[in-house]
Parts: sequence; structure tokens; C-alpha cells
Amino acid sequence: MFKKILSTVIKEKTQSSATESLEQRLNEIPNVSGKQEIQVSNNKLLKDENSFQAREFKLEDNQFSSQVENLEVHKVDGINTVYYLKDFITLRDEQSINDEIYDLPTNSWVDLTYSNRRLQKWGGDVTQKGLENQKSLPTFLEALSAKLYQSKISPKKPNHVLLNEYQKGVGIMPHTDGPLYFPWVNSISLGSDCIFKFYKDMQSYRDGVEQARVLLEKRSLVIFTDEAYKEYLHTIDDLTSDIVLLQIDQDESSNDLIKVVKSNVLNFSLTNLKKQIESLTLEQALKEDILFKVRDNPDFNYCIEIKRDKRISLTIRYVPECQIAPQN
Ligand SMILES: O=C(O)CCC(=O)C(=O)O
Repeated sequence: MFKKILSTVIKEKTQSSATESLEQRLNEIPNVSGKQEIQVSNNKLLKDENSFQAREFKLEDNQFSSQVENLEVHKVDGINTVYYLKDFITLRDEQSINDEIYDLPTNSWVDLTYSNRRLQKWGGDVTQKGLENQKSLPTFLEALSAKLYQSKISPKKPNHVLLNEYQKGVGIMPHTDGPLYFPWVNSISLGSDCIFKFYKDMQSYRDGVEQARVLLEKRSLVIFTDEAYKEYLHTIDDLTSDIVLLQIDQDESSNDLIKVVKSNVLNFSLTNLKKQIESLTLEQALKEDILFKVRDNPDFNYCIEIKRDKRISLTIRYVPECQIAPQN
């Protein structure tokens, strides 16, 4: 019989506490070890390697399997220190990572009582002293960590992963990731696109004054570091679809392919969505209900509605060995 691992229910408190590092509260969650104790008839405890930890996993090769020459080509214009890499993983990788996630022990999930979101943490407990109770990552997460590091995208080899599973319509409150991580977040999206927003502080959020809006497409990697990590809150709205606004200065009867002049998502020029829209004429896109007209907006005249689905994100970070005490 497997040793009972407590299932923990985390209760997030009020809105203001959502800006605290969720990670600090996550340390209440027991780690799921690669080894579990199996009780046999003579009462002796044996150790057995879990299949999810031991099994082989290989990511498919793509343009990010080798060194990325210049991360700056993936920089999101209009906000400092945010990078967006579409198709960081292949379609097949997306499916196999998804399969691996649902093969993990079901007791690794932590349900949030206030939200239709649940999460898992891998790697250990994030503390002032660094990563405690450190555990090796399941092989598929180790493969992603290695890909990020070997491609020289991530300056540190990630040792910690948070999996968030969002049901359709569910997002995450504005928060920062706190000082215990190396300030470089790698976040991969599976299953659904969504819009990710940055705000200066809670007051700006309440006032609806956002700093940036970035489209996260499935299979993409978004990175935020330095200023965007330290100075902004990040959030995903609770919505069943996201609207991307566009400015297109073309005649509807023109046979030319669409050329988007401007969008309200800052990374539009880096997305697959741009490629898809700009492969159509305006007439086609309107006829097929891909684009819709926007009225009474001085900046944008068309929009696209992107329906959400269940989404999983993998937040892949590095926790330094120990925190360096500030010098006085
Ligand atoms: O789902 C995401 O992309 C964001 C997750 C997040 O903000 C976090 O894990 O702190």
C-alpha cells in the first residue's frame, strides 16, 4: 500500500494577498518524491522508483533545440525585458507533455478552493535558504529545463517547475513571483491561447490601467525578467475568450492580403496569429467570421475573438542555492 500523502488544499486569502508570492504559501504542499515507500507483508519498507521519474522522454528537435543566437529578435516591443518565442515546442511535444502531466500521481495536484485552477510544484520547497527538500524533476520537465538551458535561452538551468491547470474561463490574480527565484521566468503554454497582462501595481489593476498585454499562444514560451519580473504584477483575466484588436488600413474589396498596422497585443508581430491573418484578404476574413469590425474606437477598426480552452502552463524557474544577505 502506498504511503499516504496528504492532499493539501490551499486557500488564497483576499485580493490584496494575491500579490504576495504564491510560492511562499505553496511550501505547505508536500513534495511528491521520485521514490515512494511500499509496505510489504513482512512490514519492511522497500523503496521503488516511480515510473514517471524513471521513464524516458525526448523532445522533438526544432529551431530551439540548438543555441539561440540572438534572443533580442524575440523581444516584445513596448515593454522592457519580455520575450516571446512562438512554437517553442512542437505539436507532438505538446501532446506528449500533456500525456506525461496526466500520468503524474493524481495526488500531486493541489486544488485551489477559490478557483477552478489547480497546480503542482516540482523541484522542492522555495525558501529563504534556497531550494529545500530538493527533488529531481520528472524526466519530461528535466528535458524542458535542459532545452531552455542548452539553447542558451535561460541563463540558469531551471530546477523548479510549477504546473498550472486552468479550466476554460479561468485566469490568475495579479501577483509577482517574489524575491526567492532568480528573476527569470520561462513559461510554456499548452492547450489554449490566452492574453497575459502586466500592471504596475494593484491600484493600476483596479483602475484598468495596464502596462502591457501579450498574447500567449499554445506551444509558445514567454520569458520575463529584470524590470518586468521585479516591477510589474502579471495576471490572466477570468474570460472564456480574448479579444485582439487590430488596425488594418485596407479597402474591404481589395484583393491584397491583410497587413496589420497595429495591435493591442504588444507581441503581435511575433505570433502565429499574425501569420494566419496576413495569409487572408480582408473580404475572406470577414466572410469567414475570423475578423469582426470594431466601431467607435479611434485606434483599432477590427478584432479577432480567440476562444479559450483548458490551458496548462509550465512555469520553469531557477531557485538559487541560497539567498545572499543584503550588505549594509
Ligand atoms: O499561467 C501562466 O502563464 C502564469 C502562471 C503564473 O503566473 C505563475 O505560475 O506564477
